[in-house]
Amino acid sequence: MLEVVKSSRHKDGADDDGAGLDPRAVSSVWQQAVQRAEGGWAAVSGVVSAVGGVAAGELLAGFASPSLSPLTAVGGAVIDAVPPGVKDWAISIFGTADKAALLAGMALVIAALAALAGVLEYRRRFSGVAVMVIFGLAGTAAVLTRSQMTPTALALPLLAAVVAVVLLRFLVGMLQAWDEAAASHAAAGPPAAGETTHDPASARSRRSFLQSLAVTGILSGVGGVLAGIWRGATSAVSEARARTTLPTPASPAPPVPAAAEAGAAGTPPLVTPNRDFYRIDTALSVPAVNPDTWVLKVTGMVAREVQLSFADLLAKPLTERHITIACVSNDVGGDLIGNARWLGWPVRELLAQAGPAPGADMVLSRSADGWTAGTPLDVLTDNRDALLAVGMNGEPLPIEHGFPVRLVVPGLYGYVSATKWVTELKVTRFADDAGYWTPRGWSERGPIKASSRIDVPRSGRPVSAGTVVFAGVAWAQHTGIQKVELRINRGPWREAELAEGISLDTWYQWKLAVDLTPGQYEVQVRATDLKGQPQDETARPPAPDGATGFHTVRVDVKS
Ligand SMILES: Nc1nc2c(c(=O)[nH]1)N[C@H]1C(S)=C(S)[C@@H](COP(=O)(O)O)O[C@H]1N2
Ligand SMILES: [Mo]
Repeated sequence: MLEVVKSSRHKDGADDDGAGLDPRAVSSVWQQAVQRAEGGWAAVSGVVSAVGGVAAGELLAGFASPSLSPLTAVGGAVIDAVPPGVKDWAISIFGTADKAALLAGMALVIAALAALAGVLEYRRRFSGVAVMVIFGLAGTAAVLTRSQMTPTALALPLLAAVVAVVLLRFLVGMLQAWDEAAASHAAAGPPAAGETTHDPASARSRRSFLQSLAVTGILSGVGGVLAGIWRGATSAVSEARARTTLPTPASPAPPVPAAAEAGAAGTPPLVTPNRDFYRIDTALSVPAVNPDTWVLKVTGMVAREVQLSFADLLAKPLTERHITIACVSNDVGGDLIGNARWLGWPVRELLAQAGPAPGADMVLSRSADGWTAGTPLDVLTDNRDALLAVGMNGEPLPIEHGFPVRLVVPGLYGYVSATKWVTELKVTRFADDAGYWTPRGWSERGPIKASSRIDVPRSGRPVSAGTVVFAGVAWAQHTGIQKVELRINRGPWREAELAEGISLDTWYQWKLAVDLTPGQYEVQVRATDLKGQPQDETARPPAPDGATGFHTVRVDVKS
């Protein structure tokens, strides 16, 4: 299409048959005026495209994880790259607004380059596209220098560039169509003095371009504003989290006994680090809950409604415990389970203040994003350590894991108990209310099923003949594990060495050394809880109330 435009522009009235005084001169002045105006529109198109691209990247980052923002990565790389003298100068000028100044500076540079890209693209197809692509690559290079580098983080700046390129091609294409129409009109002769131009084709394409520009501009602007709001909210919450100091527990977690480590190489750590802890929720973007305005309300069938602020909660005598939580979607042998040291206030204390009414049998906990879980009232009021948790492994809860406050209930799957970003506890009845997953085909009640997992050797990995160490974990939260057994090729069950539990509410490590000659083996594990109940051997999928069956690995023993 550009070729057509160019040839009509460069025809320059050559086939003009001479209406007016000096048709060639007037025609070329007229065309220059049009081209100058369109150069301006090309620059605007470039800026709008870049805003659209950056907004798309930031919004996607917002949805995926707060740490993925391409702008943050570029800003971080810029901060690292500038010499200390410049940094000191910036801080002396802008003070604590230095981050805002940096972002404003980045916005100006991006806008200038984007305007240039628009003009270039208008003059020569793909030259502006090249500028946008180089920009995307620079963003990816910036991410490479960051510690949060992940494939998604690397892809986001490129994705932003792709969006910008598509918008730029679209807008410049429309602009050139206008240009083409105007040029062919101008070739037909300039308007006489006092005469208004009347060129339906040119007016039409002008209108289409301006409409496209307006729509794209509004969408990009709205995207940019949303991304900005989200960014402001999450960075405010990250800062609030960084400022939070957790009180020392009134009831500290008993120290992890040395004998809780089975001591086999290659098994996951007994206490799961926060960054490796599985994350499951329905939140498209992580809720940004400001602890300064957070309140928890206890409502429903209670003698008195209670409200609790974050400061109130931190002032309570807190309990710290190791608790292993698990997802109902965890397949047999899966990794949607983790063990952390949680700090919080026992939920039963809060419920006691509210005074549940007779007849109530459920607590519907609600998250800031509307998600709900229905937990049996008796589980929250018995003597187990069901916590309104504020700390995870010695830190404030990570934002993804429910900052500022979540529930952690020993013995129940997360979907009926572990509400993150919790804002309300409604005391109610199973007959009257249901948690988020219950109408979606999952059971009303979700006690964790006893299960066990083989972590080493990994299924399908060759091992050498001789002594082979099998090891893994077993759990039956709030009941505890009595024994773990292994069987090879469906032979007799052999009892494994069971490490000491941290508590009944955590998983237990186990190991067993077996002498194996070369060959293929099928190895299965079985746990028995402290009530003497062996785990369910029937193979069942996670829905509707948790998978069962024996974790089975195939081991290839080489000579
Ligand atoms: N607000 C909210 N809380 C939630 C969920 C959710 O979707 N939204 N999912 C639950 C489920 S199904 C599980 S298994 C646990 C997982 O907690 P984690 O992500 O900290 O491991 O959170 C629970 N709490
Ligand atoms: Mo879950």
